[in-house]
Amino acid sequence: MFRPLHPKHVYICFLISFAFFIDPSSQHVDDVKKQQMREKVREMFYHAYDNYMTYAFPHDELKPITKSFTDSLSELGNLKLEHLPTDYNGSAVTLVESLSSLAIFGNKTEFEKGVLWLSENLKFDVDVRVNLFECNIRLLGGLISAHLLAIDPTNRLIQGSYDNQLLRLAEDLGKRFLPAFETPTGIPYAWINFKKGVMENETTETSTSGCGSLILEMGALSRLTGDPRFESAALRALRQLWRMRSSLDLLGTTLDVVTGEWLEYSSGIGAGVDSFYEYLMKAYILFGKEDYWRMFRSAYLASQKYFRYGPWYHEANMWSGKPTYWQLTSLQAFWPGLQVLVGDVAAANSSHREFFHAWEKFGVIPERYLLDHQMIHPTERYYPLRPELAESTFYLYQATKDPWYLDVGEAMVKSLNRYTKVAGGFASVRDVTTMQLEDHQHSFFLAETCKYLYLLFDDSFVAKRNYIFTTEGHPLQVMSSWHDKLPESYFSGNWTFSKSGAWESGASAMSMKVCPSIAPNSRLHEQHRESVCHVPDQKIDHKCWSNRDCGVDATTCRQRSCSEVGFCGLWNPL
Ligand code: DMJ
Repeated sequence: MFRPLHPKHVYICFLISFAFFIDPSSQHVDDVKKQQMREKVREMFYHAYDNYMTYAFPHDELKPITKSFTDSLSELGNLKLEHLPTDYNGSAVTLVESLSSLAIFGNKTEFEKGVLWLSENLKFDVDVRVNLFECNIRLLGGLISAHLLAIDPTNRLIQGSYDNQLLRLAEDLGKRFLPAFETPTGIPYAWINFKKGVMENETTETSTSGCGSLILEMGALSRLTGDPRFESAALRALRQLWRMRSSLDLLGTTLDVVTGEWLEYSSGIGAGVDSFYEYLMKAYILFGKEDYWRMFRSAYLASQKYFRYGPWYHEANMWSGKPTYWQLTSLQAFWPGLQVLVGDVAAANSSHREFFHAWEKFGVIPERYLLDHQMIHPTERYYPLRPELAESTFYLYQATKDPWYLDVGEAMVKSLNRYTKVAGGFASVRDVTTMQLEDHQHSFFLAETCKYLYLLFDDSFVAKRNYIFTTEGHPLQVMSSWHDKLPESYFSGNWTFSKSGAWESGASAMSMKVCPSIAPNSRLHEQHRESVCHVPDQKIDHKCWSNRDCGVDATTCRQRSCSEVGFCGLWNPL
């Protein structure tokens, strides 16, 4: 007699039959590809690094076409070579930014050499005006991350003695940041002079990301030095910024640090705002304060509600929530990576596909593409070797182990070598329609682009360790001693989701707070993943009396509403 199978048995049968479909040779092919690609990326990094060390060091960044340098971290970057002050040799920012990558590549000799040089030569007592945000993510983040890597005994990066020199440099730098925070709002000036503090008649305009993404580096500095001033200053600014949000939980893009007024009301997830979201989430992971999670959750839900349109994100007015600009920008491509950390893998996957589609169409990703006009922004046709798409690809591969992401990485490596490699390093693309180059190799190419591509193909450095990456790609180890209180949802997994094979349930620590959604997967079968934005309907059968009984949809993150006949659903048009 035929007896229907219990659903559990069907599931087991499915797994068994699925096992038969897995071709063991395909795993081998992936492993071989990973090894080859890892070596290609390593070559890319050293081509960029060696040329920097030969032609630009100790200045800030390499000009790979003319094999010269630019001190781009300070406003001096805008000056012509002959107008540069003769007593300033830059901040060696590309070297500082390369240290964590050198550690990941296992190059102990070069790491140690770099640490020694910096401890003897890097000085911040110089009369230059610098951008606070850039110095924070590149210099402070680079120094702190390298310090943590240097003192981690498992790395054995330093053979000689290490006496916290990098931390002392970081502390000196951090102290030079503090005068910027002396404003009526506590929100820091965007620019500061290393030697003189805030300059007279300094601009009072800053961006949301500029003043709202300092907490990881400054918080870490306080934890390491025991001096609470850095973390307090960054946190005070962040809280004030959050207080300035609209009733829709949206923030603008630029504001005045003295009056606390918004200057630009339109905002989205890209330029001027991006790392603000990233740092709320990552600060929660690093410091374990529920407060960060609460802010992030509200901000994230609002972003899904007001910016998201299918896989794309447009900008919206912070007061009305009405769409303003319909643009796909290169900087937005970090967002799917952040969504992986949140556990919203389905949404991450669909947006990532759009960004990669843009990459495939143009060979690299243009800075700004006008979605409503279906054309590249006339003045923003460039691609300055940005890392964001590689970053998201790395996170998505970690979360899904879908080999399709390896193909994406391979395509990116090919394009970078084909279009941007020159004898003196890697050059930015001035115009993606002609692939005309520009004489600039940004330090984030070494800190992020090469690092994320390498980690995509070889994650052994992050495997079995808890790291979070700063917005500039510098790893900071997550330590329970830094958690004031472990969040309820903490589990001792890897925050980078390094997995060695089988799927694990619960894509991220955030997942314990939320309910499942489905993540489509191109090569593998569909898997249940978790979505941070999902708020379940009041009743399990989705019946309702009013909108209040309905939650937030797991896949689209849109608020559900109650239909005329009493069922929760996505009844409201987008
Ligand atoms: C990097 O300096 C950082 O990732 C920053 O947050 C914004 N983007 C650049 C690289 O594109």
